Amino acid sequence: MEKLNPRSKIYIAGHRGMVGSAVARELKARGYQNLVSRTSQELDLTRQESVQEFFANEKPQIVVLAAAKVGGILANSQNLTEFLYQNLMIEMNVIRAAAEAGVKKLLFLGSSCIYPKLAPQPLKEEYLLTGALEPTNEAYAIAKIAGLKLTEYYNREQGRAFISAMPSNLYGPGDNYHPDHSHVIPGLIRRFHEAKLGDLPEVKVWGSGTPLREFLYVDDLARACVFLLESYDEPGFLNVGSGGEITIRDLASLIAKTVGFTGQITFDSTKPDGTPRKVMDSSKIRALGWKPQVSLEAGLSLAYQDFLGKSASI
Ligand code: GFB
Repeated sequence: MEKLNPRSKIYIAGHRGMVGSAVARELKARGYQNLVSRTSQELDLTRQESVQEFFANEKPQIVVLAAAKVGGILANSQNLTEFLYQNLMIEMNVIRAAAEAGVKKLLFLGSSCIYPKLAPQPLKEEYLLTGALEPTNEAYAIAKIAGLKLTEYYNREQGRAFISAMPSNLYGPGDNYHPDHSHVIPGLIRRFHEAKLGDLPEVKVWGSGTPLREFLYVDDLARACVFLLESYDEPGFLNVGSGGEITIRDLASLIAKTVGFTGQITFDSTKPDGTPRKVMDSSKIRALGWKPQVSLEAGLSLAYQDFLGKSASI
């Protein structure tokens, strides 16, 4: 088992994103002080030589790979080229450079969209690559599958403590509140908030409202990440989800309530639904000792507070 200690030099790729910043907060809270990061202006992770040079000079001992090009259903489905290319380049460059630089442990973060669109639910780790992917996020999913496989191969073939976690749909502080490119929770927080302020009678929610999704508060994922860094070295990946699921219709009502919007909620069928259902079986990580702590209701309130703190600058 690769042991972390409070002085371990930990590089967080993607430290400004929602996941990377949550992992950095959790690591600091647990006494890990030697964190290293670079902004994308300082280090372009899609450039192999720059990444190799960074690892050779900085020599981190532990790596958390949370850097990625991410977005909601529209951003994903309208930019397949960039979602595949940028994510693949980032993953291949960072994982390989880490291995070449003798990194002791690496945690790669993926997504529940790696599973086939029509796989049995809840999704077990072994359902990977048993069917066709959901077309709206095929590019992102292919990149994430490549990343988790490279991590797994390094672990199996070279005995390196390179591991992966696949979170369900995430939300929380540091989310992207862009009206079109964001995921459903930040997108709807913003739309309901603006409708409340503008006294609008109606808010349109994308799609039919029937898809089911499993949401995890990002700090719960961050606790899972630190838990795995401290205690897990096995090849293969682990699902990390809350276990709960909710329809987009019920989620929209809950967000409207959280925000205080009392008008009508309607559905825009010109927008895609994406996969009909996506709930993971997270019994493996639960059996190891991790469990989520933040309910959807509590998490939505915290996310709304985060939005309010930023709304002036958005
Ligand atoms: O959050 P979201 O884009 O993630 O959409 P996916 C979830 C569901 O919410 C879809 C509906 O059925 C959307 O049609 N929805 C309703 C909305 N209103 C909105 C809105 O205002 N904004 C958004 N974004 N959705 C992503 C993947 O898919 O999940 C990524 O594209 C990634 O690859 C991520 O894996 C976790 O679950 O559909």
